[in-house]
Amino acid sequence: MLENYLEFSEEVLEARKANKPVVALESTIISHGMPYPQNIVTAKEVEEIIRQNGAVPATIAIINGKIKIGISEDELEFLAQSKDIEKASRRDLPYLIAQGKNGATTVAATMICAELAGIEVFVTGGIGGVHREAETTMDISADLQELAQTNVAVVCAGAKSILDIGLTLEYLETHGVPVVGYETDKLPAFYTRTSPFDVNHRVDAPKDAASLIRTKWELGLNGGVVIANPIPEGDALEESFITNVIETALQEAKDNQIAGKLVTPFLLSKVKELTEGTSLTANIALVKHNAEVGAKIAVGLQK
Ligand code: PSU
Ligand code: MN
Repeated sequence: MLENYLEFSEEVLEARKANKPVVALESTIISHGMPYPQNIVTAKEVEEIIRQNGAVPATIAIINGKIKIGISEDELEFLAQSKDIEKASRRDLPYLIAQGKNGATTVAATMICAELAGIEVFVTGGIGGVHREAETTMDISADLQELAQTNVAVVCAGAKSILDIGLTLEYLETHGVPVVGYETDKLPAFYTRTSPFDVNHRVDAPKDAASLIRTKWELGLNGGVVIANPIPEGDALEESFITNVIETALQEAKDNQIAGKLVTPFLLSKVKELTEGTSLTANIALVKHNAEVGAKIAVGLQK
């Protein structure tokens, strides 16, 4: 039985009873995306921002083989401090759950768990995508395939330029995933408010994002929606600076023959190291901004 796999926090259970909107949050960003203690501080602040904007947060992770929909303070501390927690994507879920293990869920895995729990909106920083030189490495994030098939809207700050943003958009187009700019015509590139690429469509209010999402699913068009919300103006990094840093990080990944699921965490930590923390400050700011927008969209969907 499906229910045997899921464990809801008290707060999320109450929200479901009261028909309050719930917003999913991933845990890879906590365990692999940010260092301690900034990861736990940010995770708590993000949850609080979601509450302040009228929704209930559900941080998702695999703990002792259970799919946690909403986690306790102790579990959050464990995810934030543990050095060897598995990064769990779609392919890892059956093993980790069957073996009673722990896992920090990626965008793909969090979408799967959110859908199982009936949660329609998920807030994160950036999605995975088609990596540069994917034509030889075939490194395409499982996040994209999940967006193709799983009915969860993902609020993010676009895709990092560690990826090939153009190919990522092509992949999403092939799979019919709308990439919607929130108050923007350009696809944001995580640390910067723009990239050379246009979004497919633009909305300027949470209710418009909500009605697009609802319409997609009512039409039976399965799969996710990307809501691309640019980093706040004052927190964006200078484009040429971050481009140089990313080129260096990519070269180091190549020199060290990093492959598979280690690629993204390697690049993220290199970028952080090379920017001496300014990228981390930007990352925290954009996730908080996404939390605010995501909560408002979840409220809009509930109406
Ligand atoms: N991009 C970021 N920050 C992140 C990730 C991606 O800017 O923390 C994480 C997310 O959990 C995403 C995962 O789902 O990395 C993608 O990994 P991969 O490229 O191995 O699919
Ligand atoms: Mn990959």
